[in-house]
Amino acid sequence: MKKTAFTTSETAWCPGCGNYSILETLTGVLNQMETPPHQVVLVGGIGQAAKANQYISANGFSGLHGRSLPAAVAIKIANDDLTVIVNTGDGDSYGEGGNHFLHNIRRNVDITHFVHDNQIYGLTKGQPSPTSDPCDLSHKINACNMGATFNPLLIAIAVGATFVARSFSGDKEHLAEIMQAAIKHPGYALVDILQPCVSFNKKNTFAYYKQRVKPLDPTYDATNKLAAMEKAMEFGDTIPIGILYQEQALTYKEKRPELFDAVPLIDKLVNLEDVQALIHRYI
Ligand SMILES: Cc1ncc(C[n+]2csc(CCOP(=O)(O)OP(=O)(O)O)c2C)c(N)n1
Repeated sequence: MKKTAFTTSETAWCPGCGNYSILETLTGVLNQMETPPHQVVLVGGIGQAAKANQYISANGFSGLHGRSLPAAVAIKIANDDLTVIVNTGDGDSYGEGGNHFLHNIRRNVDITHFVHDNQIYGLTKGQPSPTSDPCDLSHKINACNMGATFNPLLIAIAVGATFVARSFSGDKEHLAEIMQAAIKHPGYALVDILQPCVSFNKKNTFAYYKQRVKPLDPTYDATNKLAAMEKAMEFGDTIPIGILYQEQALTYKEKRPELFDAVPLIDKLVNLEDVQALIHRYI
C-alpha cells in the first residue's frame, strides 16, 4: 500500500525567508522515505524555525523555548518505532537550549537535529543569538556578539556527536542529501543549516552565504575527529558545507535497552492509580 504523503500548509513567514526551502526540502525527503507521517514526530521549541513543524502533516510537539531536545529524547525513549526529528532555530538549540544541547548529544540517542541557523533571534525581531557574527564595531546595522561566537559544530564534535554536518538553505540538492544521511544515521545527528533571515539579518544574506559556502572536497575524511574539529573552525570567507564528522558508535538504546521498554518502566516507577488520582484532583 502506498503511504500517505507528507504535505505542507500555508505559513506565516516573510516572503523570501530561508525557512521555505528547508520546509520544502524536508517534506521532499520525508516523502522519499518509507516511514509514513504517523510514524514521524517533528519537535521544536519557540521561534520562526520551530513553526515549520506545524506546517508539515506529521506528528508535532512544540516545547518551551530551548527545550526541544529533552522532549525529543523522551519521545524516542517512550516509542522507539518513531522517527524523531528536532527542527528548530539556532537560539532555541544553542542559546536557551545550550545545556540540553551539550548533554543530550553525549547520550547518542537516535534522533536528528536540524537547526535553521539564521544567526539571530528571528521571531523576537533580530537580537543577537549565540551564532551571530562577532561585533565589528563599525557596523551597527546588524545584531552581533560582543563576546565569543558559539561554534555549534566544533562543540558538538567535542562532546561526542556521532554525525555533524552543515548545509545551506540556498542549495536544496545538497540539503536533501545531508538531511537523508542525517535521518539514516544511527544515533544523534546534527545538521546546522545556514538560513538567511531577510527581515532582521542584513549581513548574513542569501548572497553572503552563496559567495562563501563550499562543499567539502570528495577526498575529505569525515572519520578523522581532529581534522573535523579544524574544519569546523573554518567560518569566514569560506564556509565548508557537508558531513564534517561521522562515526559509528553505540546508541543510547544499545547502551541502555531497559529504558526503551517504556511501559514496564512506568509500571515500576509509579503507581498508575496514584497518578490517576492526582490527575483527577486537578481536572
Ligand atoms: C525562556 C524564553 N526566553 C525567551 C523567549 C522569547 N523568545 C521567543 S522566540 C525567541 C527567539 C527564537 O530565535 P531562534 O530560536 O533562533 O528562532 P528564529 O525565530 O530565529 O527562527 C525568543 C528569544 C521565550 N519565549 N522563552
